[in-house]
Amino acid sequence: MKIGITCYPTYGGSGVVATELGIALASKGHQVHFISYALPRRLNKYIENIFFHEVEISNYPLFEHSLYGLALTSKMLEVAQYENLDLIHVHYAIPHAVSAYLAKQVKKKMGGNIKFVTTLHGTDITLVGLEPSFMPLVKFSIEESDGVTAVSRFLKEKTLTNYNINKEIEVIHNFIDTNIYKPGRNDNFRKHIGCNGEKILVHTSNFRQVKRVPDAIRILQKVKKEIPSKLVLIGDGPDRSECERLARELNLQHDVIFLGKQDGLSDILNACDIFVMPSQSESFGLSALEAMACGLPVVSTSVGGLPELILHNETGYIAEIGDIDRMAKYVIELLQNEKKYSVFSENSRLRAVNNFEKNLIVPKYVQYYEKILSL
Ligand code: GMT
Repeated sequence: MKIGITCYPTYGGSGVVATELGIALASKGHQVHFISYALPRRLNKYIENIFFHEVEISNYPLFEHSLYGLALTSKMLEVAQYENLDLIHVHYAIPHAVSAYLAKQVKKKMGGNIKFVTTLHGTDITLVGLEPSFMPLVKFSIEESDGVTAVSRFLKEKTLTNYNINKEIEVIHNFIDTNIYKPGRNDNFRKHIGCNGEKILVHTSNFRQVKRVPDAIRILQKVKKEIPSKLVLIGDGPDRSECERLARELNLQHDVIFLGKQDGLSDILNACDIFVMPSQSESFGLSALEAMACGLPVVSTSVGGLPELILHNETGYIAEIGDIDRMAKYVIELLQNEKKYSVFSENSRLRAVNNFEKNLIVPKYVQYYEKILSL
């Protein structure tokens, strides 16, 4: 198959899923054409069967704001035409699904046809898409997609109810390469961050409000009263300065380690003990899955698709949004009970391997493409 993939290329779960999917498809002999404004982060070396088409954005002075959605449409059309694509697969509805819809209409007018599949990831549905000005367009682009997938049952239900849509949506959960994300000790990292036998809590995010990163810091504050511990924060974003300020205010500046954006997460995760995810909204929680694959139990909130991933009292614990006391209590319980910890750790790894392994999920996308193309 020849597939065009459009995603946000920088830091973020939807771009990671799209890129890993493209790499997996290419390894199975499919030709994959990424269409975006920059090379996706994980395509940092030559990979057979993968091509990249950069969307050029015109900076004519009249255009005070970039015309990305239109430039993307033009590039999709060009690639579909000259590379003979069978299908375009867009990740994150805004504005990608609208661009694909427009490309499809232009191609039709030119006497051709190109089908497109939209994968819904999260805030395209639960936050940004709900803005009154975007809502009709998001609804329209979902309804007009030839196929729609969602990364959790939660997100599928939200889409159908929030947008009053009557359409078949296929749930295809996110996936992980469990040969890359796997358990393994990493004592070097502990030394590097000045760890002297403390337990390490870890959290990865883009430091946006929905992630509630300050809650992770407050959880550490409570855990530290019972167990010597530190918190490693990976990623960057608008809330980082506020989090650094909070760590100083709580006198935790030596116990909260801000690593910023990082590649090679599995090495870092392997130096840590427990993953915390205090999100306010989370359609799936890919970073929790990465941690689970490395054998880390997860303590999270019960929002969105997280209960589809984290099994309460088996692979971790879930609590209400903002219930810092309870999340801290769960962390302490696991860190103080070695036997329980190792059962949860093993369960987490097994859940990742048995349910979310790349080789189980990627064929579902291929089957879905085949179904859409046969209609
Ligand atoms: O929706 C977002 O906030 C962005 C998106 C991303 O690009 O990082 O995150 C969403 O997609 C991920 C991959 O499918 C999911 O693991 C995240 O749970 C989801 N984020 C939210 O729902 C907040």
